Amino acid sequence: MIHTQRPRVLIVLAHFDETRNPRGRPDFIPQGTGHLFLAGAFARDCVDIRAYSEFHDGPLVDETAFAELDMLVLTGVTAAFDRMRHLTAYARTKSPRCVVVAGGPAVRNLPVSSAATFDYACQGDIEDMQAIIRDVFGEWAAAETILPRFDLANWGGPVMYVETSRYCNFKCSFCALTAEGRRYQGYDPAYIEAQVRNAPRKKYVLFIDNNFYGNSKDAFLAKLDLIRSLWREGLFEGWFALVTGDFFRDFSNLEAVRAAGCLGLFSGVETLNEAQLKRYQKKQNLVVPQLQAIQTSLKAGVAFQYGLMFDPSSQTLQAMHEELAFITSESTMPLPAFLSLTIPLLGTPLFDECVSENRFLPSAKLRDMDGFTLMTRPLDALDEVSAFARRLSRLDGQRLRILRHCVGFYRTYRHSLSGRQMAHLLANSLRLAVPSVMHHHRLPMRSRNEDNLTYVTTTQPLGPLYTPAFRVGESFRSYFTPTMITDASGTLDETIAMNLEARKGVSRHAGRTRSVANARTAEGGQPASASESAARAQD
Ligand code: B12
Ligand code: SF4
Repeated sequence: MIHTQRPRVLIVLAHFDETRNPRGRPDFIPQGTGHLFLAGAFARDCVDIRAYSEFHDGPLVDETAFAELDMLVLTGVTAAFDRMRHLTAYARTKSPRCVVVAGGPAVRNLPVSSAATFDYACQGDIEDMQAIIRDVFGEWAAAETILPRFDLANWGGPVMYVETSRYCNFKCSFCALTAEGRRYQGYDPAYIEAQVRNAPRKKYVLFIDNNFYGNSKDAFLAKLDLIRSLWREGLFEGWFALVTGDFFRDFSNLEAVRAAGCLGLFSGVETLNEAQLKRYQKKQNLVVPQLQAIQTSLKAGVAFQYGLMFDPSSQTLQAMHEELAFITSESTMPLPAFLSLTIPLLGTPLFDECVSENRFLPSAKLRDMDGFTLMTRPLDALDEVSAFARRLSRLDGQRLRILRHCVGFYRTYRHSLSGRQMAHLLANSLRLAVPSVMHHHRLPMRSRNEDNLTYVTTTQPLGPLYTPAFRVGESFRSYFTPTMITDASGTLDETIAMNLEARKGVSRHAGRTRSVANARTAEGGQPASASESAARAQD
């Protein structure tokens, strides 16, 4: 057959910015790569693909982007589910026959709502995309091997993103991966190498695995052999990776990564409080005292970055302030790369705990599961805790302490860290102290909407994205109502409960759930069948 018109495909990493910043965050590291991996499932040059990251470039509200689409593919974090629904409404309004495919954590945890909304509500991994492409367009439109399409991203910045594994072998009680229950999988070295060689040349590689260290020392060392040889070949100047706490049990791991070109590691410290770590089931952070792990890494010449989490429903304000005061006065550890509230993400043990202890606030919304908005009843007064949350992400009000910390940190590690490592860590501290200077007014953008935020899910305004950016079909209006976690009395929403119940029955490796008839008939439209779409794509 001769193709007269190539199918038009739009792939979107759907995202709600917690501060309602409308411009995206192109300078932020890490960027999400799901949309680029999904683009890699299509055969090159046979399909007209646009890959768009709302995190990088801001909300996609341009009406023309949704016109004459054959397929819309959606990915994103759990909180982005409503945004996926908005984009679906836009595509179906402008391109009534467009096939909508969605996957990722939100779809996995909301199988019923997803099946009712999308044509393909995928439970599986990116490889499922190949089967859907074959189904909708035909064999010719699917790539044989998926390599991320960074050429479609046109990103600036010095970092290329590579994945060496998928999922995690730990089960922290708050983690989305614990809810999803997939097995940790290391990639074949040949696939890792192909990702590096295929990506546009950048100074640094960031391995964005959840757990770069993994559960097999042999596989880890083999991976390092490969990375060392690629580094020596001059493909990049150095690399960074995300490791779990058990990595620091063996000092030789630090020597091994350094010898392979590693400049820095990120690890989820979460808290320095042992009782809190136990509550989170974060056992791997208890095998080596955390402060010691941090100091050993920095002394060994490997920069260390970490995130901190605070859970006002199990920690008092005093305890949280004390932890922050300790960290900002401890010059042997860097300041955190990010700070957030602990999120009871859908389907996690923490979520179940919050439901059974009636901890969710009234009128809690899925959209607010962003680590920025308070979702659960705090131990202290709500207004005091919301003020804490407001200041948290930038350590507002601590400028002097931060600057003093920078001086102390510099003195402690000026001999073990290189100039570039030191600059990188101090820049992070300064970002917390003086964000507007560090980001040239670009990041984090303080939007006008941000001043209206309450930081409490019950009253947090939904933001402008819940009003359609252009006229959508009457039957799609409901796509702009927020997905609720609790009702006004704080009781778990029935639809959420039904989804989470159904999720237990969805076989983990069942692959996609076809839902064409459900979704489209509910909207009163006609499903665009696989053969119809293929017929349009081919002549
Ligand atoms: C880059 C990144 C971000 C980016 C972009 C995330 C995005 N996708 O939109 C930013 C900076 C925005 C971000 C923010 C946050 N993140 Co983040 N982030 C990551 C990171 C490091 C990489 C994501 C990625 O690109 N992976 C590569 C792609 C290919 O895989 P994937 O997205 O995991 O998708 C897999 C499946 O879900 C599935 N899939 C996904 N979509 C689709 C679609 C289809 C059609 C199909 C078939 C399959 C499919 O296929 C993939 C496996 O093959 C991951 C850790 C990790 N290594 O995955 C954490 C991770 C996704 N983030 C996480 C968290 C907790 C957060 C925050 C809540 C942190 C916080 N406390 O502030 C915030 C959310 C803020 C908000 N406003 O909602 C969690 C999970 C979050 C969740 N489920 O909601 C993760 C898994 C880290 C962890 N282990 O805890 N994050
Ligand atoms: S170690 Fe990290 S990725 Fe693994 S379960 Fe815990 S939080 Fe999730």
